[in-house]
Amino acid sequence: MKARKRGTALSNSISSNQPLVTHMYTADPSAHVFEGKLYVYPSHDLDHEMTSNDNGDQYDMEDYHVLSLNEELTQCTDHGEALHVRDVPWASKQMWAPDAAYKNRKYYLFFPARDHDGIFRIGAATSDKPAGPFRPEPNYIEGSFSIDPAVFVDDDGKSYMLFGGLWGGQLEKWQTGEFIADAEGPAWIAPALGPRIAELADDMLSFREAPREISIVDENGMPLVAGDEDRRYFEGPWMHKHNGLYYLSYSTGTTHRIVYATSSDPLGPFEYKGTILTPVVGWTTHHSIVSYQDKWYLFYHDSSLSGGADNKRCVKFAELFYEADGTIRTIDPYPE
Ligand code: FUB
Repeated sequence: MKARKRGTALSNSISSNQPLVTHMYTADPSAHVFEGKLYVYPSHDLDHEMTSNDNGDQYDMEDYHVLSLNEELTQCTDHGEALHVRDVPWASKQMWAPDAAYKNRKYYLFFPARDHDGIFRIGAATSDKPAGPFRPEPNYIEGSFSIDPAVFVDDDGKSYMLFGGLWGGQLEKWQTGEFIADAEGPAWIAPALGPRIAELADDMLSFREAPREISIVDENGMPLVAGDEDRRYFEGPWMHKHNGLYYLSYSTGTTHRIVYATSSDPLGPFEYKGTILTPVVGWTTHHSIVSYQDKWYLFYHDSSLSGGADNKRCVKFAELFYEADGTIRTIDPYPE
């Protein structure tokens, strides 16, 4: 499998629940509509033979490619390499799940990577075009840590970055506000760790405030506990708004679901609601939700293209439906 360098774009025929591209492995899709077109910002998995471990060493990605879909969502284009780790001064390896945003007449690519001390941080890169190439900032965002940035731009113009992931994503190690290399997660009956959220400054390159933790509670207002692996936060946060309500969706990691919680405030607390996507082939599950031409779509990945290798994934999409009460209908990634 050979990914394209920058140059001629490569196009592929697509349909729902099928890989967007098959000439390279892709994962962690963040979908956005820019300039009226649906763009996808995925991780680019390498075709390496790696043994899986809980630290995520098998996810040793080096660069990003931007994908775009045609109006009918029947064709996907790979625009080639948009950013490479060798061009990011502060980063050493593992270019994990990215996201993108538009503001100040610029496109921003946000991405996690390990710094030269092996600590995950989150950086930004800019471009005047949605498909890049992106020019990285010399340093990571001050005060950022862990993985999986997702930037939500609210109707009032405020932009928030959500982030954080357990295990290889190192979120447990930041419980005191400092990086403690051997810190463990909370006891099973203690409140689970939540994703972090910080408002971005107008320049989109710095936090306006120190990141705070989002609380996810059950139907009685009690925080979900760390042992509640079917519902507690693990990684891959995404925020969107539907009918004035904020939806926080995420991966439960060890139980392999995409689930969601809702709130009237982007800072929470969020009340757990249910499952959006049942487990996929492969260990990780990661998604985004986007509205395009009056329909809603879930972008997700699985490992079907590689026959199940955790670190060789492929991005897919499916239409997403709301029930009349605002709940989301559960999606089966492998419909009959
Ligand atoms: O792709 C590397 C990591 O796997 C992501 O950061 C996680 O969300 C999981 O999908």
